[in-house]
Amino acid sequence: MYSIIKSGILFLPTFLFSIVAAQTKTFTARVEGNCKMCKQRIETAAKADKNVSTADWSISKKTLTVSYDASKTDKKTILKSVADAGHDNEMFRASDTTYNGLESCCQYDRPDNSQKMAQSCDPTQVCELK
Ligand SMILES: [Cu+2]
Repeated sequence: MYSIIKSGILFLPTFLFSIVAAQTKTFTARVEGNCKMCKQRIETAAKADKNVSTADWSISKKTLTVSYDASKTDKKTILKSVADAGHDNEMFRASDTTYNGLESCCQYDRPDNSQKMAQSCDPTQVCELK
């Protein structure tokens, strides 16, 4: 009996710590864009999810690094919002309508896989890249 209580006492702090600390995850994903306006748009789209703590898009590397609460959201959901805002990324392709609505300086060169996707996708939808 004593040992059960003792192990419970030892286990509890570890358990609580894992709830608080182990949920924050970070990913880096390829996201297309050109300029500072793109940076703002991409980061705003990622941060629209309140479970995202930080989002930073690199103009030179075209990568978005996001820290998020993995118990409440995931990479797929976040990258979907980024595509909804007009930016192709490694998981989703923005709709042509949204892409064409971007400022002309923001209309980045679409990667080859996006062109392939264009043939099989409904252009009004955000498409998931396979
Ligand atoms: Cu831009």
